[in-house]
Amino acid sequence: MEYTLPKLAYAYDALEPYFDTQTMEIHHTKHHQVYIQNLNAALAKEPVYAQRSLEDLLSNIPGLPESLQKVIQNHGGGHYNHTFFWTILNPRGGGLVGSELESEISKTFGSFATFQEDMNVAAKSVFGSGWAWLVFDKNTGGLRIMTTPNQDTPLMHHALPIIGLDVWEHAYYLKYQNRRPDYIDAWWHVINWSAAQDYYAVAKK
Ligand code: MN3
Repeated sequence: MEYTLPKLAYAYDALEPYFDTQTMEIHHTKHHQVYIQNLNAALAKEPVYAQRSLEDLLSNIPGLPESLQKVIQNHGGGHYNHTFFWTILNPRGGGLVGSELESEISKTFGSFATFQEDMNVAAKSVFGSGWAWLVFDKNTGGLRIMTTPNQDTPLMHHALPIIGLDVWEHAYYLKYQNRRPDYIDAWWHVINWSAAQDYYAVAKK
């Protein structure tokens, strides 16, 4: 089975003025597409591994043949991270108030405002390209914030993503240039918290 580019649930201009149309279109049709092409090309040569789910492969990178490890980490991770990212965006934002996730965030971080500050610090702190995440940590059974370099996924760290922010320059440079903090601020307006709550409910099972 070949991986294909997932359709977005909203138009490329739907997240304006926070995420601009041109960035959304290039990010989805060019950047994400390249990860998929490279992932498919590598798995075409390893039919046994192609039958396993991407989540399984990404959770077990050290157990893969050496020829697959880097490509799964970078391009498999790129496909997984972007597929996830599109789903936690929503032009209307919202969906947090009154959710189980909201109370778990308050319990873990003290308040939503503290959580937001901690996420902002994490997203700003990524040196070069990478991601900031709120994850469900499978070891502790609780929430935590983490960052990953490049296209590394939380799955590599026994964690499941609840929300995540792509802080590669390709995600914001056209609109925000070097102003990553402005891009991070904009992201809070377009988070699909209903989707995040769904991820949380599945993760804690
Ligand atoms: Mn990206």
